[in-house]
Amino acid sequence: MEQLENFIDGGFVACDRHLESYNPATGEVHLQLPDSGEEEVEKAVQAALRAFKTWSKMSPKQRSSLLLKIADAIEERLEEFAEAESRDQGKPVWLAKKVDIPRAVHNFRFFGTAILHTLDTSTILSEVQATNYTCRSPVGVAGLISPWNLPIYLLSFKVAPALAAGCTVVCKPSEMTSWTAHLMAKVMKDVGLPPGVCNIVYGTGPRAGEAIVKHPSVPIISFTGSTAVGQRIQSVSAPFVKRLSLELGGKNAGIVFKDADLDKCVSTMVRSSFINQGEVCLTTSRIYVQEDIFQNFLDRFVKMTKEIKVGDPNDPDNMLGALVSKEHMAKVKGYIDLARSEGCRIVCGDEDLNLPQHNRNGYFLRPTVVCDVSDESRLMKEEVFGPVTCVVPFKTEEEAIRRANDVEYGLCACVWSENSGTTHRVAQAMEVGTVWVNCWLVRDLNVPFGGVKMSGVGREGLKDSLEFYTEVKTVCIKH
Ligand code: TXE
Repeated sequence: MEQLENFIDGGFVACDRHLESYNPATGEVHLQLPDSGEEEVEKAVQAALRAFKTWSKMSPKQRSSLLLKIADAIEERLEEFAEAESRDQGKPVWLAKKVDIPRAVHNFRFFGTAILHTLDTSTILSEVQATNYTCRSPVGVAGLISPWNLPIYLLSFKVAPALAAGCTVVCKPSEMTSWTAHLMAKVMKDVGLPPGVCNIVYGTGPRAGEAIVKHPSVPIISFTGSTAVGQRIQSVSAPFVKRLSLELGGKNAGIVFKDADLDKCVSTMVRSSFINQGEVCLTTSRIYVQEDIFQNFLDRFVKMTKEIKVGDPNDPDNMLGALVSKEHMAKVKGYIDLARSEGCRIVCGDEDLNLPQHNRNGYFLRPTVVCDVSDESRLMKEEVFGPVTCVVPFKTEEEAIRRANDVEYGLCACVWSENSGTTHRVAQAMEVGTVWVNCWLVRDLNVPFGGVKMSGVGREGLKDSLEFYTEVKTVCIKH
């Protein structure tokens, strides 16, 4: 059994309280991690404060070379990271190899390179015979709290820009998926990242997470997770007036017009609905299809969904692995039961899984397609965060926009039409942070990413992240 230790001040530090973590594909305990509290967080924050004195004064070139070394080292250990991520989170190994780990490498390489070219200075000549110039400096010790669905992908999307900007960090990964954070710590130690620049404290949200959020010497928090916890972080951090970036839940719509290219649309919408077991904040879980092509779309969507293989994450033929936990699988099953009790049509997903013996205690669910569901149903309002998608018809563009916007979330949407007028009008009308047109999850770290409404506050991406982790100062010199 793997035993994780907190990574504080460049060393691995034991903790006298422990949590257990499960392999979701077998239901077996495979990892012990610290159940850290205020004492461990205090040590991590003090280490980060000490390190900040030198790290924040380093040249971008010096910080860049270390970030690029981290990227290279993770890339060299891609197999080890991918297998750990799969065993910890339940996702297929092939997916971790193809997406999660390469994106973690990219996060460090992108921000490690970008800071060499992002010379953010500006001078404004004022009409009152004065010269104003602005300069940026790192905010300080950043608290980075990350979720269980894309563990190292999303943790590195916080760590890389924070370190690039000159902050030092105290990280808390999800207690359900802490393994790859530990591997990242080992890489950081191997490449010679100075002690205290990056600290990782493992544990639960209410104990370790909240200790970070409440710490007076942590002026900035970047969080990805549920809306409920995002709200908790806002209230707990309020007395300290902290800078917050909150990337929260989503209930994302896909809108398919009758002139959509269905060959591209159907396969993309299947991937968008079910990849990573539907445990992605950007998952499309509501698909509105113009009534003229509704049955044609549904037949093709269901046929492709039924062909999806579900099972052992080590089997490359399986598109879906296990859901992250028994509790989460029960939560998702609850929505399928709700669909049944509301008289919705469960078009596919009910079939039994013939799992290998060693996966019989794992948390597996078939991808489920639901039709004839009311717009007012919880299925159409709440984030299921599992392989369950609703497909419903609409008549007009105005109706589709109104219904797609009629949720409390606003993370992303995708629009399918070959008519550019339609796609631009609908994109402008969607109340979300990102709209994909005739595609999904095409991501460029140069552009801002984040949600509106109950999907969060703030944006992540090149300019947005570097501005988030730095303060700007104006200096005015009278002539
Ligand atoms: O999120 P949580 P989880 C949504 C999705 C999912 C739900 C729960 O609906 O079902 O969130 O997932 C830490 N103070 N998304 O459990 O509970 C916690 O330890 C400080 C969408 O991952 O929000 C973990 O490290 N920290 C999301 C992190 O917060 C606290 C991706 C996330 O935990 C805390 C993941 C507290 N009081 C889940 N309580 C997306 N938008 O990508 C918990 N934590």
